[in-house]
Amino acid sequence: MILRIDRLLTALPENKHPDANAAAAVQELLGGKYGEMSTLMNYTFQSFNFRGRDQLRPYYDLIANIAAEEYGHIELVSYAINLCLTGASKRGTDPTTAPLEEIKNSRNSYHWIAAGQAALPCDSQGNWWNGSYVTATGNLKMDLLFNFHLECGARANKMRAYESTSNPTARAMIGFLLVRGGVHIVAYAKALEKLTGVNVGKLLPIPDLSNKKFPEARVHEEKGLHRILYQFSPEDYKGAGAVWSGNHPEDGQPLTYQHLPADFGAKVPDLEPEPQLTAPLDPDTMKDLLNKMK
Ligand code: MN3
Repeated sequence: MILRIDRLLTALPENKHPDANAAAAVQELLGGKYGEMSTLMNYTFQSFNFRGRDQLRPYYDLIANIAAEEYGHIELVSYAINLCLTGASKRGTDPTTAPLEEIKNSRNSYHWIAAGQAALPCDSQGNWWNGSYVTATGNLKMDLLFNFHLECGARANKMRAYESTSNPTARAMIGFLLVRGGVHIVAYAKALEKLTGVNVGKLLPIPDLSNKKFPEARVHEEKGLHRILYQFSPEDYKGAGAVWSGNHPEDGQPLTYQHLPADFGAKVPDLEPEPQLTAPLDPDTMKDLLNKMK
């Protein structure tokens, strides 16, 4: 089971310049083939379906523990999308002013037709996420190899989404996830190495571009976040530390497995209402309700 903490993994700047097309590009990192929904569901199913768990405990613990972190990644990407969409159409309660006229030129119309200017489980083209993105073959070597490839594909997409926008909210989210996704790449490389003896870390980085080129990733690497695997449970999944050990393949520094500090991350942003979409309610209905709740 999962325990939930009402905090965001990292602080995101709240945009002064709403950017519906940046939100559309960032959707790839949420509901695309290589997006965070795919990593979450891959590792979740692989952990549920793991045979021989007690004999291969460190590998099970690694996959199950990373699955838990991925929940926080879908949350972080969703908030980046939501902050880019906040204020992206004209606020007001008079439909005759066509408050959505400008946002209709944005690339993903589901953001304001199917949602209240908010994230959806789809990719950058509006294709819905689907279960065929999940690979859980039951063979540990094949699944770990797939996970390594999935994280490298996710890294490529993050870099391209970063290059598509100078939006500070999108870039802050991508910088943090380049570092944390980088931890997962190294974790699966280490798992394959310990299973087979092949030096998978020698392949890195994939793609051939260092995280150090991205200022929003560099700030987190300077704090050592690329060398820490967090234990997402008070007591369980201890065995992951047997895989996440040794040195980082890129900078040679030691890897550590530790609990997520209680004050990790940031307060979850409060998303402002968008009255032209009656999200969350018509303003008068909301005012009446708040008075009644006092
Ligand atoms: Mn991730």
